[in-house]
Amino acid sequence: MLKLLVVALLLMAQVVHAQEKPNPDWLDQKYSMFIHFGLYSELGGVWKGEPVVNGYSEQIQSFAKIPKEEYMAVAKTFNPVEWNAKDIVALAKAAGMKSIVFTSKHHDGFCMYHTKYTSYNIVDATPFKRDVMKELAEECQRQGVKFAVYFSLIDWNFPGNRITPHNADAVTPEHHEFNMKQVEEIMTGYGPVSEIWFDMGSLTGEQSKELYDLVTRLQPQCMVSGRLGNDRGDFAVMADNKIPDYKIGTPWQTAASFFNETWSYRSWQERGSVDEKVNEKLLSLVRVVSRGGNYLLNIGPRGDGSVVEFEREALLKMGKWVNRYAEAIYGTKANPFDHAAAWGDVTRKGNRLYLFVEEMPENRLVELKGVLGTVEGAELLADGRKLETEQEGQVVKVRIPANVEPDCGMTVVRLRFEGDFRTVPDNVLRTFELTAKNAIPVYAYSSMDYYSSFQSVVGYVWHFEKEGQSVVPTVVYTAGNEGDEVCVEIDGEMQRVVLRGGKAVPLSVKPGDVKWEETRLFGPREECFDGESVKDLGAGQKMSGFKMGESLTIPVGEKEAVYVEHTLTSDRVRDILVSFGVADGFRVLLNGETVAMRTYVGGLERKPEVLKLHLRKGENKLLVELYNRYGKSVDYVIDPSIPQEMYALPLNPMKLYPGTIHDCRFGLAHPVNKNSDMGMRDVRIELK
Ligand code: H79
Repeated sequence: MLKLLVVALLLMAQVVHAQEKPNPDWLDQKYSMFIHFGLYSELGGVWKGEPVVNGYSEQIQSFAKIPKEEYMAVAKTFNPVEWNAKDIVALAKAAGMKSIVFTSKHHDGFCMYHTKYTSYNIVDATPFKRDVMKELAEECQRQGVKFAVYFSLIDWNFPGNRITPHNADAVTPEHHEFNMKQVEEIMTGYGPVSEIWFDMGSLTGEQSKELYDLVTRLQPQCMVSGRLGNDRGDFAVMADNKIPDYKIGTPWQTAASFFNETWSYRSWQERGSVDEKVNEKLLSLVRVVSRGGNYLLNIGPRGDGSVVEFEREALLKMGKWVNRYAEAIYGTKANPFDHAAAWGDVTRKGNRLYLFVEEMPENRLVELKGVLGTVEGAELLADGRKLETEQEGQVVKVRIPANVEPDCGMTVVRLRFEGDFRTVPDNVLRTFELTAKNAIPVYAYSSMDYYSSFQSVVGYVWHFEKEGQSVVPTVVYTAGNEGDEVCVEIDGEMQRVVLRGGKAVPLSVKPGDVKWEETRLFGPREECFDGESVKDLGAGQKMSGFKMGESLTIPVGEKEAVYVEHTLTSDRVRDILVSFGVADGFRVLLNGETVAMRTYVGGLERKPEVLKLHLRKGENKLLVELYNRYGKSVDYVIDPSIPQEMYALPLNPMKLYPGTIHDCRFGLAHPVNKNSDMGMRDVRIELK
């Protein structure tokens, strides 16, 4: 009995552990404060009396080429007597921000907390001698705001390190060890840390994993930023100030600065109108929240620790607005429709939709298409004033009276439904073959490092029309996905299956139907693995010693790519299956269109990719990109003589909702991380 109890408790502990991330509080916070405060704040974007106009002001050491000793000497006068953690936390609260991310250490290596691993820190190297980060952490606890830290993975002060403007250098083993020790120090000495914002550098897969595991062991709920690299983060971070124009299906964030030119204080910044800035930033907040993300808006206090009045005023104004519309922001889910509306953005909570009207339609009718449910009513969220609604089939219209003025550029409407409601896309599939081509992709953001980041796909969603009470799905897959466990969810019911066995489905292709003609090699050349189109490959060279089906080792440098181009001709339009060996980054383009793009640096098992190539009649160009992070060579292998068959695996029958419109979701059952591409472009689901 006792044994059973112990087993049960252990199992429960595992379940609890499995649920630590994503941290639901993090997902609900929506709006947070970033603080860039460090030695650079003391300089305020000015060196030797001259404004430094290049680069961000927190990187003034790099952009003004300040000699190390001279930069270090700034610490002697860094005395932020106006620093007031209580006031800053209160400001964040008044602004509606639920957490604060503070720069524990930026690229200059100067630590804004009392570290025992270098004396280059605010307590030991300045006249101020106070651990400002500790003060902030404690004040956050006191006022109920989550505390979080920014931590630069590069450090210009670390012995032996150099400064490069791109900030994406590799991290030496000694420096990595130093980072590990400092992260441990932060994760154990500053109370609960809700997120750790690793930034820049270009780590090995192993280094990223070690840091991730360290943080997660010490604070299982602490969310790790995707800038850790190698797809190891718990949430993806867009490039500085970038808002994706697509919805992301995994936790993500946009970090934004008040002015695109700098994050830290810049004394000579032209700030313009507060009200325009408020409108601009509120619009960004709404965009991010409606796409399911977290908006992290930055302030850059002065060297004396005071908050810039412009930023304080803007945050307080934004806070008033956010409080007025809190219901439409906090705890909401992303826009449930597949596309943004022309007039603005949408969020959802339970059976309510919140409409943020940014561009008022001329007829003042705000229209939603693809709604399954009955509207109960609508009102202005600002004052509860009732609004007229019309509903016809799946189309809902809300009339905004002419005398309603936008509030900071937006009109916010609450739309209530009777009971539950669902959304359908404008386009419901009338086919029983669900493929990558007709799916709505679930996007994520895969990132090796800042410069090698791209939109990845981690799931598919389909809406289809079907009569009847149940359906039998069959998963059809290629040999490349053998052994992967996938989940298929239909109308809310889920099934998991390991792709193995099944009935062979031959493709109609015989030897000789497709002729492989020329093979040329381009590169190696320095590249970012970011999905940009491939430009100016030049003439390339013949691949000597290359044979189909045999591996050829090609020497390459760090962060270099090689491209192999095959010219092949097909007797007609047809599909063929080809197997490819992979590299750190692997991309295949057929006639200029990307058919696969994945990285293997985040722990994905390296096995050959089998891709279905949809050839056109006549000549086709197949371009394979192999990207190298830290190795000295890549192995090129391509094999078109694999069995030309796919495998059809029937699942158990599944119940359908009453009605004729249904949905199906598909993805990996155990993705190794949240942002790596799932690599399932050729999988399809057939419904019977
Ligand atoms: O802390 C802030 C930046 O200092 C840091 N991340 C944010 C949160 C950062 N370090 N490097 N980068 C971001 C990469 C940015 C590179 C560029 Fe640029 C931005 C290239 C062009 C615009 C930096 C600024 C180099 C030139 C201007």
